[in-house]
Amino acid sequence: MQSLRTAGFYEELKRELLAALPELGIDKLGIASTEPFAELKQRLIKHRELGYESGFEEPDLDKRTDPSLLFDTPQSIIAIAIAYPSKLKDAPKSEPGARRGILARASWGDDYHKVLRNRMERLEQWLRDRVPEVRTENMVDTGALSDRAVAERAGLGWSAKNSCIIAPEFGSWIYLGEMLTNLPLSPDNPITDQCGSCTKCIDACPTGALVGPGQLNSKLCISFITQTKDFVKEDVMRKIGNRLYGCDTCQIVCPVNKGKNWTHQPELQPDPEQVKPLLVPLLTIGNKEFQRQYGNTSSAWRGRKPIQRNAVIALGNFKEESAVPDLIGVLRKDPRPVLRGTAGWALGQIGSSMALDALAEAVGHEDDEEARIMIRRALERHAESPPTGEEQVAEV
Ligand code: B12
Ligand code: SF4
Ligand code: SF4
Repeated sequence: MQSLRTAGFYEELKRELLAALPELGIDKLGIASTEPFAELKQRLIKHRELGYESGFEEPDLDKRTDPSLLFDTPQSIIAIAIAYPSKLKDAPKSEPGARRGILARASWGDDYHKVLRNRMERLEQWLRDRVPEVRTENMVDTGALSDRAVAERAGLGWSAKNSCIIAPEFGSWIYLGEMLTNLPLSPDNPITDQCGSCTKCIDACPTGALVGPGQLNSKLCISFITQTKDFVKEDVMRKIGNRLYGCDTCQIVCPVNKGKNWTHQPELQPDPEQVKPLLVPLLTIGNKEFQRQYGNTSSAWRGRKPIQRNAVIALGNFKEESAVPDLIGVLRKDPRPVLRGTAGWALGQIGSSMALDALAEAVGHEDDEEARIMIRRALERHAESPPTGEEQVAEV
């Protein structure tokens, strides 16, 4: 193919492509070369040795770092970014008797995987109209490559201390995706790190998950923990606050993100009731109803269980007395031990006499060992230090 087209053709193609971004619905685009990501590979090996992986990453580190293992003779990687909103207009109030949880911004609006795939399809068509012999392979999030490493190499943004890619014009409120191609487009230059001496994200992380600049221990990260399905440790449950899915703290505090809120991508705009829902109805939501309410968002990929568990945790953190009958319902009737045990913890946090009576009764009936331990701990903890009602949940 190259023999048929000159370097000048590809330079012109790239210029035209950059000019076509608004019509393609893409906010930023850059080109990365296809050499192996040697430095990243060393980081990933270290990351694994330290036990910092989340388990959601592609396990094959060669595939993660060598584009030629994923595509026959790749010539360039087109990296794209789509900017998303950070502010909730007309946010419903979370108040006593009507407490609400929050989904992280990365799950506002339609699932970003779907939105980015749509933009990639438009891009692919645009390229095919001009170069019929083009070959491409698209990746968003679930692909083998590190979307951030590609974006960094393509000059979309710098790899920041909160471990996100920050584009100077959009902040870190961007989703990333890439397209491997057989087109020899000229690579762009990475941009300079602009974090400077700032450490706001590291200082603000509730769990100390940012163990160093740009380095994350996923196992400690609330974003990861809200996506797990098992019991959560007591001290971490307190730090989850009212987060139902994901965590935005290390981005919210970032000065580069200040005032940045992207409202131009129609599919990514939030429905306030969906992203800041009432907690109590979530306790008993069925599978079908969950899919109806959340199936379009990126928060649904792990099913309803983590979000329901997090709703129970949030009610415990709020010490929401009006939710005691509903939490007792979960404690007694939910078929999932994680939900029953966590409801036990939440009732212990609230500590009203109705909550404590239910716990005392449940401890004798609970047949799952882990759930029973959690319920017993809730009673013991209450006896050791009854809640004062003065602690406030860090509502986000
Ligand atoms: C696994 C995963 C997670 C895990 C682990 C995250 C992590 N930091 O490793 C969990 C569940 C915790 C997570 C959380 C989030 N995620 Co996530 N996640 C991924 C996924 C699937 C793989 C990331 C990965 O491989 N991590 C391992 C690390 C080692 O690799 P990496 O982050 O790609 O590496 C870069 C940097 O971290 C840095 N780095 C890594 N190690 C080191 C070490 C040192 C010393 C230094 C200096 C730098 C450095 O260099 C690399 C190149 O830039 C990617 C999609 C993909 N396929 O790449 C999305 C992705 C990274 N996630 C994304 C998002 C939006 C989020 C959340 C904001 C969602 C939320 N609101 O809750 C949070 C952010 C948390 C955070 N501070 O990172 C976006 C990031 C967009 C951006 N602007 O950066 C991605 C790219 C998805 C996408 N396609 O848009 N995620
Ligand atoms: S997403 Fe939350 S828990 Fe994870 S590193 Fe950022 S602030 Fe810390
Ligand atoms: S808060 Fe400061 S250190 Fe952290 S990512 Fe933003 S600019 Fe960089």
